[in-house]
Amino acid sequence: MKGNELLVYVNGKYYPKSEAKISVYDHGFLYGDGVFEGIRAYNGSVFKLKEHINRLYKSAKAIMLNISMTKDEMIGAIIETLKKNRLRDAYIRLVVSRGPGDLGLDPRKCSKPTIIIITDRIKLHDGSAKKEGLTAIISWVKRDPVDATTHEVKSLNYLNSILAKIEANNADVDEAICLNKEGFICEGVAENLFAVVDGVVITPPTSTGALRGITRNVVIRIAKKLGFEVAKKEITPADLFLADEIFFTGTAAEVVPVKEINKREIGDGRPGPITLKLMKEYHRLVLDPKEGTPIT
Ligand code: PXG
Repeated sequence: MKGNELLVYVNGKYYPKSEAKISVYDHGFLYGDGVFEGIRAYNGSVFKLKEHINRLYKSAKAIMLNISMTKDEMIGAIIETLKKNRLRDAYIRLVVSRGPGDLGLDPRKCSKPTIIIITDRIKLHDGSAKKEGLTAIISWVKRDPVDATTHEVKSLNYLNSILAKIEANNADVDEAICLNKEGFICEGVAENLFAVVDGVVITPPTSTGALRGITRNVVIRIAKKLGFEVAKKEITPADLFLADEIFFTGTAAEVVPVKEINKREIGDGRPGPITLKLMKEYHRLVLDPKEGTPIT
């Protein structure tokens, strides 16, 4: 055991990061058969923990994976993991896979799900992107349609997002935007997308195949509270290029402006006033203990 290593929860036990392992027969590894959540803690409070747990259990239900722990036990295990690692600001990765089975697809061969809780320090990306806005491209990788591997379910199938991310890397931009099969804007690789057009805050409906983002919901709530009209409606690539403002939302990304898409300047190429208001309010809200679960 390495003294200063972070501890990882694996099936009820804690292991130093370098010793936290699962079986190579785990169907999460062999087939991407599992679900996950990315959660954040701010200043001793886990932001929207109950919402993340509810989504995890819904994702599991969607793939008929029975999590062998109650939601309260899961919350308890997350808090305990954070406490053991003395983390008050953290990124939490919760993974539940079908568990070890044999070399066939049949999930009935997997007797027990694997439950993993990783809590780590957050690596904040370079502040200038957030201040000045990200660059993005619209990817050739179409979002998986709303069938088995839809991103409406937060499953371990992320190759779709990863291929889009590779394309963004190769194009030397920060992010990729995925269209759905019909050609409407869906979301980023791990973020929901919003456009501001004539003062209206617009985001694609989840029927495009986008995840029901928890940050997306929070931002919709904030926008309404600030008096903005909010619409969930389809956005075309042309709408995107002509929008006054564009921003992404996500647990890891938070609220982040987009200044350029496919080398086209969005608005005046600077974070717009509505984006800035929403960012400010979001940062206030994540620090509000009433919005989270205390690490005690
Ligand atoms: N869409 C997809 C496809 C996602 O995976 C979001 C939107 C934003 O959802 P939330 O609920 O976080 O507002 C996600 C977020 C990461 C990371 O570490 C985040 C996600 C997935 C993988 C990695 O940045 N999910």
